[in-house]
Amino acid sequence: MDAPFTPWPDEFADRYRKDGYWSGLTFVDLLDQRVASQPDQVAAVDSIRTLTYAQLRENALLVASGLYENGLRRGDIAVVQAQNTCQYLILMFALFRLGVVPVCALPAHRKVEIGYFCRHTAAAAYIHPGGGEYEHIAREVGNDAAQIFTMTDVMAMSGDPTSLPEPPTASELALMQLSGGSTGVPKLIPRTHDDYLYSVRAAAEVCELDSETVFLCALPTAHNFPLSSPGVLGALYAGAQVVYAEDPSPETVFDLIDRHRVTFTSAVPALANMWMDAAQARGWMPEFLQTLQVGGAVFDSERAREVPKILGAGLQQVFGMAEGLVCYTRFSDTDEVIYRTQGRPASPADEIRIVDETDQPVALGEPGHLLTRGPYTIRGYYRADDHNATAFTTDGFYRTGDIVRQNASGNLVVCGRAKDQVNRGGEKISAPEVEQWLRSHPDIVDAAVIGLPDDRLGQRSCAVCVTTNPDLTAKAVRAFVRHSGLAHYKIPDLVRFLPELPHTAIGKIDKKLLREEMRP
Ligand code: J2J
Repeated sequence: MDAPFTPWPDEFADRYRKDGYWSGLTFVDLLDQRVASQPDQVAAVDSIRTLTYAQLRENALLVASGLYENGLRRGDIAVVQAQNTCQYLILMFALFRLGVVPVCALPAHRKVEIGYFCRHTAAAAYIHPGGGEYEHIAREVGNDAAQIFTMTDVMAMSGDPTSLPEPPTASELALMQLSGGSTGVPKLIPRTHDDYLYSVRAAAEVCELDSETVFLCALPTAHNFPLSSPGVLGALYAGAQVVYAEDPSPETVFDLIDRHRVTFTSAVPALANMWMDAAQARGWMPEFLQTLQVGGAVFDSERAREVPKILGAGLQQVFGMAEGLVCYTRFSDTDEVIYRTQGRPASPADEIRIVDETDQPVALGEPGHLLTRGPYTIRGYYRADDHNATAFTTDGFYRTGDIVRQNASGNLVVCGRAKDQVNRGGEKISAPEVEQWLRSHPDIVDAAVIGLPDDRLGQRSCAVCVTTNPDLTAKAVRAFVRHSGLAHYKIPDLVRFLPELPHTAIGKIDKKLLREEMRP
């Protein structure tokens, strides 16, 4: 059996502890501390609930004891499909308390992804939001998870918190994030309390959050960016208030920003553009918003410059990954850095290397492959020994698959991507994963998925198919992917047909050439 997770070598772990990056505290301790110092301050609000820190803890303990009575135990894994609500926050802290490790699935995941997560982790539970589509997924994944609960089931659970066993220690897993990936199946990213809490603390410090901060969570809360960079957990670390937006539309978000005097929020470029267009069209300008973070995909530098003018807020660019490393521009940086770079690592202990095809360092300022290692970057994916052998260097650097250059100020500029992935407005699509499904169509002999430039999304996905059936239509191909049970954002935006795919000298599909040929 593959090792479930690759620990940091002792010499690194010892150093991260000695230098104070790993505090030995867990998210359970974090909440206990906040409750001790500010029990009645609001921790989170959504459209129906307001939770103080004390209520968050109290509810989490009740749910934890209920889940415990239902048989969930420390070290178990629960696949959790979240929506942006206070209930989700309660559930996360209940799971932290039990030491049950949530897999942070996205609301967009469908039966293929959920079934896979459940099987691959031998999940003790699948917890979903309830409602038609999720009930359907729950029926389809059936026996893949030992137990299935809706969020309503879980919130109605309670037991005796005084009989809960010991909470986990900081070196145990806190949660699993998901990789956008560039392989056939999504990879699971195991994060310990030590490393994740450090990434959250470092983020809260870089972003200068304090108890006056009001953080709006408009992106799907399970994603690493709005959860930890500094996101929801960073806000709680700072004793601040979280406001959940159940959808990211300008109508919902603008109203929440005004009503709750939001000071800080995060968006992917496509969303930031949408908000800016809508704000201009309505002549709306937020009164208290200080910072808009934009990350997850390349943000056009001209648009970047317009953020303060249109939203009256400062811009912070964020370049990060669920595997660990997160870079930020700093508030005191020059305009040149803020608008034209993706910032620098959050931690002085983050190590980066920019290398060529043979892993040799490139000259300063030249583009190369980004490798990274540090106190909150994983050393291996969950149960993926084979993949880990190539995704990490022998000395433990993670191969990000990003092409970057580092300018004289030390900031990184993302120039491209070496990994076989489409970044559709921040949603990552693994090309091989979709290709594998396309090839399972009886009429499709070969397929390649590529990203094409798109004004709104940055990239949209295009499937180039070789078929034996001259009557096969783009619509039918898209419908096939939809019905296969993959998350809908993976359905190709465009489908093209070619008699054959171009290949490189070593026999790989020549995607560079395809991208040029398919360019609109
Ligand atoms: C270009 N590409 C970017 C940026 C990420 C904070 C912020 C983002 C993520 C995230 C995250 C980019 N410009 N500013 O987890 O904590 C692309 C890169 C990267 C990949 C990671 C966080 N910011 N990217 O986006 O795991 O290709 O994390 O390797 O979803 O997104 O994707 P993901």
